[in-house]
Amino acid sequence: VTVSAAPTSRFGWKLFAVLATLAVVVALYVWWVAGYLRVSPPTVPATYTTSAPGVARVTLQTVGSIGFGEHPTWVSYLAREPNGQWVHSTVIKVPADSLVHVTLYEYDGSTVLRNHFFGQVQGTAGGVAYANGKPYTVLDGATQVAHTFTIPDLDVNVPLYAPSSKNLCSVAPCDPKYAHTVITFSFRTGAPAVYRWQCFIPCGLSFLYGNGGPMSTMGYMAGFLDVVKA
Ligand SMILES: [Cu+2]
Repeated sequence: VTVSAAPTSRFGWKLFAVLATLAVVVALYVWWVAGYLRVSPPTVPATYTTSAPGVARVTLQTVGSIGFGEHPTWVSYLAREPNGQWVHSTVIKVPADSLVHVTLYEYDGSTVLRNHFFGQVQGTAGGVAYANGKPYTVLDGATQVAHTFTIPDLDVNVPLYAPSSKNLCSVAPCDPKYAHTVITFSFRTGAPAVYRWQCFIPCGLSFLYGNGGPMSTMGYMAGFLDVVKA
């Protein structure tokens, strides 16, 4: 009996060590996943006044490389607070049942569009977007599109007209002295809901098929449109 007691106790310690290690690994994993889920870009509200109900304004910019933070080389969207401050975020809050006027400062060069469906302006007021005040309904996906602003569930798609110059900005927020296109368009929101929006150019350079990195990360080329009761 005494002979078998020692191995049994040793086995008990081993089991304890294995279970303790497993518990630590699981705890670390849960902490890591929770940390991933907690990190989300701040919500940027549209400019909206109750004196002009049913109308809101959103101001965005796109840049070839954000120039700061965890991934300074990644392409990114930014959103502007009503007070004029640029925020590295793609989470936008807009009122329900409203016409949203978007002004977008596009500072990146063109990238080839793989699916030319996204070269057409869709779902905007009048079916058009404006580049420096000039209306357009379709762009050449091979040479003219920098990014797209697409809200699939609202059937909104706007290919963003790339500037032709090579004097491109690489640190956001960009100064208007750098090459850019001012793009404007409007779209309607319906009932309150959270919509996913994103760019459909595979613009994540150096990632597999261009769809990794900034393309699959909230705050860069993907975001949420939070439609709330006005
Ligand atoms: Cu893009």
